[in-house]
Amino acid sequence: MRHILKVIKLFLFCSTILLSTTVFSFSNGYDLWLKYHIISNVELLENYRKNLESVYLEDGGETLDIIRKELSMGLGGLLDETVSFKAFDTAENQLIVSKFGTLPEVFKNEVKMDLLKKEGYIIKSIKQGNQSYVLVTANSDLGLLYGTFHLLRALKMHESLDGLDIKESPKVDVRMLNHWDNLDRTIERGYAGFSIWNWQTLPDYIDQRYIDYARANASIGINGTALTNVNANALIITPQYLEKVKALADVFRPYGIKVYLTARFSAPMEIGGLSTADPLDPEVIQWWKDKAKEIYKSIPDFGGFLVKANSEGQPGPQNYGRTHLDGANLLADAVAPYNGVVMWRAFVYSEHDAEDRAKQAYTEFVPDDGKYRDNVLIQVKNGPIDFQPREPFHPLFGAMPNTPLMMEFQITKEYLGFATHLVYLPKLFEEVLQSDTYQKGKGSLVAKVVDGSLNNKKLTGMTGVANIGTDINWTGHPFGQADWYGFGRLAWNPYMDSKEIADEWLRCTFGNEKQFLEPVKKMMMESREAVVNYMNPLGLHHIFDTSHHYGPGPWVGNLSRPEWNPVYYHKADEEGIGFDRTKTGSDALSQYAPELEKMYADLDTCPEEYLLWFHHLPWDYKLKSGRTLWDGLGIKYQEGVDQVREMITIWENMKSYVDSDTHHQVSMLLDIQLKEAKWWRDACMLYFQTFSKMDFPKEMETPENTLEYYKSLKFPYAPGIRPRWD
Ligand code: GCV
Repeated sequence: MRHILKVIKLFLFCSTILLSTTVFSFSNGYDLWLKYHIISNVELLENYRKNLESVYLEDGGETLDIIRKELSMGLGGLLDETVSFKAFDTAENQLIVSKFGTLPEVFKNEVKMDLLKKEGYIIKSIKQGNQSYVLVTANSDLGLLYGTFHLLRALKMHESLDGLDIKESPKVDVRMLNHWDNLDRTIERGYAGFSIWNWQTLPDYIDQRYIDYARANASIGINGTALTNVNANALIITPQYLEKVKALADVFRPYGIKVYLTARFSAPMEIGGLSTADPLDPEVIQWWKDKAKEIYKSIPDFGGFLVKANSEGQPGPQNYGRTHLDGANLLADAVAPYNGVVMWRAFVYSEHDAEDRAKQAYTEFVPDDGKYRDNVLIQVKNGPIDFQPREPFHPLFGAMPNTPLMMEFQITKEYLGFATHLVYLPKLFEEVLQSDTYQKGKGSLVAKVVDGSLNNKKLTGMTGVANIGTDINWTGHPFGQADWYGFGRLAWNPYMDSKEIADEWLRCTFGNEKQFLEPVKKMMMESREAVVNYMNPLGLHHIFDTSHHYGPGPWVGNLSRPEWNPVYYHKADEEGIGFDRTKTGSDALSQYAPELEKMYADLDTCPEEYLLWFHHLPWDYKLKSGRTLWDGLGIKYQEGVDQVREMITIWENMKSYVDSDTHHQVSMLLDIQLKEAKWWRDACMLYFQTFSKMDFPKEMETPENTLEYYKSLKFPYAPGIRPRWD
């Protein structure tokens, strides 16, 4: 009887396991990549259980309590048993989680802690006598937390415990999210609901979301967050709000996350009662010093200020005839006594400057290279215009060797279909990071500028404009989570392969089924090129409908400032299309290294993906394929549409691997993506046809509506619209 019961139990267990390999539960998505189901491979499960009989975790403060919780949840879930925390025990196969200083003596010779940064960690499997151990060690509690998350990830990904020998340190110091969240909880360019910061109920009410947010970020190595919009409201640094900020900082601290705030340059006037915000005025200087002192008194590890100045209507030092340098150094001096940093944005273009917008940041920042204080990071968007589906890297990355430059990516999809389109952004981020600036000859990658290795920088940073909101799954589109995840992984190590990141995210989110992983990975990897094709092929850019940036608006040309108009960017006329940025045009190319200038200027060597970014070409210009530019454009638009169709087919075949709700959700979103891809193709090609006067290429499907119809579409309530500043 006993034997029969045992067999039944085994049978039930195996069928549960079998079921869980085919039905992945994303559920409502709230748990992100941190859900811990029982290991589906029976043999592996037994192996893990045998090797991780108990856990020795060093005692300590809040971060160690968090590690205990994570292990109970993670290990407990994966092994489907209660985790036994014990003292170091030579009679059991143990997981040892302990800082190097407090490591049981027998392990001290097993690891070399040199070259390990404060946040780094080591994971190693060790045999001693008859026992095997898995060791997670670090120099700090935070390092242990990062190591714990890494180990749990490895288990989720079914990695073997034999021969584990991992040594990790972040390559970038400041790895942060920028929230463009307003105090009324709207989010500029936010497409996943409202801001998760509930300013009304803070500081007394701590929403569980704050803790889960910190946990998710720590699991991917993010260590900073700027809570508020760069189009800043000075109220955030008044006592009323600082009390609320302090409450958040207290929640985030044990997860290793520092809080940063956006500083409105005119704050000394708006909330300080001064008559000026001139950065050289002694009263203004003192005001910022006092403000910093006040902030650090309640938030001793406050990260520092993030500033958008003299850009799109924001006040700044130029209002007083001063420079960005004056402004950045003013704030840097105020936070320096507390080890704070200033992130001064280089996203600037002036309404009084007729120069090509792509050139203006270089003109304003390069002359002051090397003059910024040591605690200033110049925060540069990945491209010279504005988070387009494809841009060449920002020329500043190759031009300021004496100043630390911080990368700013946009995780929220302002110009990439909002939260409705599946576009895997780490592929875009990787393309930028792997671009060669040639600053010190071949191999001077943007990644090396960002991690400081090219010019031996002491302070480095990478930030991503968050795609997080109050939606139950945080990011709106379930696959938007992969962009948050991937950003964190690249901020930790800017050399990571985006395909490897997709693999990690998929395994941690959906499971390890090969038949699911391979096609879905392919879909993710191709999604970036798809969006370029159906929105902005061959180097076209910023032809979005204005203000909300939802859908195509290449015809818009009536706005007061030239660079607000899409016609400024594509310059289509009867002769041809494209922005001439060579010597015969705006000469923006001269801001790049001579090797690049030469390559992009020469039509024989300019990659076609940047053709219309750098050149204005006739409609009948011959592409490498032998087809005319006009035909090539239509073919690319069509290719984008077809790529979305392929994504739909791939996803359709994944029904048996994903829970039905999630499958349906993604299917609906892909259908919208297809509809909008066709809209882009048809609207743009019909509009450009008014100049080219040529027939559509035979490969292109006939537009579904007239140009007049597309022009008539209006979206006054599209999400994420920024408040007007003019
Ligand atoms: C926060 C673009 C966006 C704005 C954004 C700005 C910036 O212009 O459309 O919403 O403002 O970039 O990065 O400062």
